[in-house]
Amino acid sequence: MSRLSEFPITQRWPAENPDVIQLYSLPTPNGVKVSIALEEMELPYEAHRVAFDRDDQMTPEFLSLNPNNKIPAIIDPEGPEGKPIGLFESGAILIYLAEKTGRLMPNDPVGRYEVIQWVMFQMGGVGPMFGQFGHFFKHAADKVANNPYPVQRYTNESRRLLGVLEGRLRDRKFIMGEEPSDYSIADIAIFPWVRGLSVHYEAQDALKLADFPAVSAWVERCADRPASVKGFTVPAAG
Ligand SMILES: N[C@@H](CCC(=O)N[C@@H](CS)C(=O)NCC(=O)O)C(=O)O
Repeated sequence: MSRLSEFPITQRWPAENPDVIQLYSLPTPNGVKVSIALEEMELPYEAHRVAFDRDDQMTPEFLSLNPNNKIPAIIDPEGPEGKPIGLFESGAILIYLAEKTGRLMPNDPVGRYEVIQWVMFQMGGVGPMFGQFGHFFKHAADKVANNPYPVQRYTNESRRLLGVLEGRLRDRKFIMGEEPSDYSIADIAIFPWVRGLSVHYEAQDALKLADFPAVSAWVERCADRPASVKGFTVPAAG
C-alpha cells in the first residue's frame, strides 16, 4: 500500500510516483512560490493541477488536505521522522522545504529569523494588499466604477509596500544581501507578487512602478533564474 493512501486527495489526483513530493497548485503568484522553490532546491516532485474553473479546490478530496480551499498545498512522503506530512499555506511550505534541504535560508538563528520576517511581510502584507488591489483594479473593476475609494486605498497601500521593498533593495541584490548565495525563500515569497502587478494586473502605469527601480531590477534578476522560468509553468496547462 502506498504511503500516500492515508491522504484522500490522492484519490482525486492519483500519484504516479508516490515516493516524491506531491504538489497541488496552479501558476498563480502563490502557487509558483512553491514550484520555484522546489526547482531551486532540485527536489523531485509531481505537480497536480487544481482547476478553479471546475471548483476543484472545493471538492472534499482537496479540502481534506487544505480545509481553507486554496492552493498551493503539498504532501511530502518523506516528512519528519520519515513519515508523510501534508502542508498548506505557501509561507509554511517554503520554510518547511528550506529546513528539509538546508537551502535558501541561513542556518544561523539571526539570519533564519530575518528570512522568516520577510516571508511573513509577504504573507501578511504584500499578498493580501496586492491581491485586494488586483481584485478592485482588474477583476471587479466594473463593480466599483462609481466608487474610486477601493482602488485608491489599495493603490496607496501597494505603493507603500513597494516603497518598503525599494528601501530594502536599494543596496542589495537580494532581500538578504548582495551575494548570489544570499538568494532565499524571502525573495521567492515576494518577487512573484511584484511581478504579478504588471504580468497579471497590467498595473505598471496605475502603480507608477517606474518609481521603484531597485524593485524592478530585482524582480527581473529573480524571474530570469532557470528555476523561476520553469516554476512559472507548473503545473502545465491541463
Ligand atoms: N495565504 C495563502 C493564500 C493562497 C491563495 O490565496 N490561493 C489562491 C490562488 S493564488 C486560491 O487558491 N484561491 C482559490 C479560492 O479562494 O477559492 C497562501 O499563501 O498559501
